[in-house]
Amino acid sequence: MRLSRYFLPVLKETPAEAQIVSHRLMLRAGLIKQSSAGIYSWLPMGYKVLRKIERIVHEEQIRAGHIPMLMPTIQPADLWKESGRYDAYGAELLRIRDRQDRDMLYGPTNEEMITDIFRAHVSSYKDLPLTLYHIQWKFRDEMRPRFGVMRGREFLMKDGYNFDLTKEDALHAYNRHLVSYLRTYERMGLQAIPMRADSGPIGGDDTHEFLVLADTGESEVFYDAQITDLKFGDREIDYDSVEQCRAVLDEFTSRYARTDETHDAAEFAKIPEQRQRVARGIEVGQIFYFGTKYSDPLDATVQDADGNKVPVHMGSHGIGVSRLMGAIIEASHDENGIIWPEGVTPFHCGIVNLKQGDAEADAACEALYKALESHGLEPLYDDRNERAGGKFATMDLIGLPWRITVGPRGLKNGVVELTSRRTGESEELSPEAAVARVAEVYEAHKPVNAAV
Ligand code: P5A
Repeated sequence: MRLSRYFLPVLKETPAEAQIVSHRLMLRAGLIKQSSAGIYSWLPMGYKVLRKIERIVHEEQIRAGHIPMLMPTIQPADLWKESGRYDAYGAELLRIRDRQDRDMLYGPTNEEMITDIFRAHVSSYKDLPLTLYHIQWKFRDEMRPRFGVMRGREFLMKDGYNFDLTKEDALHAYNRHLVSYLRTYERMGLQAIPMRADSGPIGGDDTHEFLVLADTGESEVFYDAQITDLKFGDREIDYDSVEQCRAVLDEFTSRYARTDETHDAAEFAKIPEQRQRVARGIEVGQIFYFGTKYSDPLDATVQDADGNKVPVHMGSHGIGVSRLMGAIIEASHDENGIIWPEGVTPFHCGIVNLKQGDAEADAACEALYKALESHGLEPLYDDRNERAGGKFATMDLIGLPWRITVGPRGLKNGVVELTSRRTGESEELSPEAAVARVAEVYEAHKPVNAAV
């Protein structure tokens, strides 16, 4: 993309309404525009990042054996009356009446709807286990929408639902989700710690939230510092293996880590004092096992091997796709702007032309652009007639992890400059070597799943 032809409405001023750094940077870098309280338009570059996040979520869900689909945003109230949540959910539920006077609602989550689909089509234990998911907009009429996309009213969620014959099978699905989430967040450059939490209006006894540590997080968290040393990395997991998934769950949940809702001061005190941590975190996901809470009232049953009709055991599992963008920025920025992790960056590499209009510099930039594209990479070329300082400031603000700077002086010696946004370190290289270096970095971030 050439910046002169793109739509990147960066702001010079710091917007006064934004209280936290990610919200400020998302507005300044032209990623989002507020439409009304807690509702945002995703401007082109913000939309690109959103799709990158979505892609990673899809890839890891499919890798874990979960099946993508899409349910509507608007749901009939009748299903929610059946489950008993129509009244129980309270003022966060946006109720709508259509022209036929039917009660509808803008879905805040989809347990009822997926259970309705299941009961219409599945009747035998032979069709289990089954996990279906979608990535769809949700609406929750939050009392205090704030911090930009972090606590929105309209927000994008990945929500998945498992159906299993027994509690043991459903707990395996729970563990499998935990493993797939660890990998998902790490691919986005995040450490998200699973913590014991409260299940709120979704219900059930077993639940973990995934928290990214950040001073601006809305949840107070208590944990054993040892937990921050754990990395999932690129280990191979057989998602069908009960033992392997269970072992990962044990590894990542055996140390104390809880949100304030489930905090137990006496248990916490047993951790050696120098390892006790009280901090704040951003909740980027939550997994639930709730057994037959929805299958009982909605009568979602299967025939087991003995021909008995039994309610299915279920859980649901959510990732805050749009919130993740805020969380990533909270975790990765400096005083000059965003620092995108390679896995989600909107463009792979910036190209800054120090002397636009200089025949040699222009030609070198064009050649770099083509060379990067030929490696399957997407460059953002700042081809505007701007001063170098302005171009650097824009690049730093929008946070592409790599920048190649091209100027007549370097070209005389056959070199361009490759700069890492994260470390600020620069290196002079031939254009070919610079492209090869960038391509090599992104090898580890290639799409992994053709099914997405
Ligand atoms: C699990 C999937 C559920 O709704 N039902 C389907 C379950 N869980 S949850 O914890 O309530 O939400 C899942 C994740 O969605 C994000 N989230 C939000 N993001 C932005 N703005 C909001 N108002 C908002 N509310 C929830 C969180 O990341 C949460 O973990």
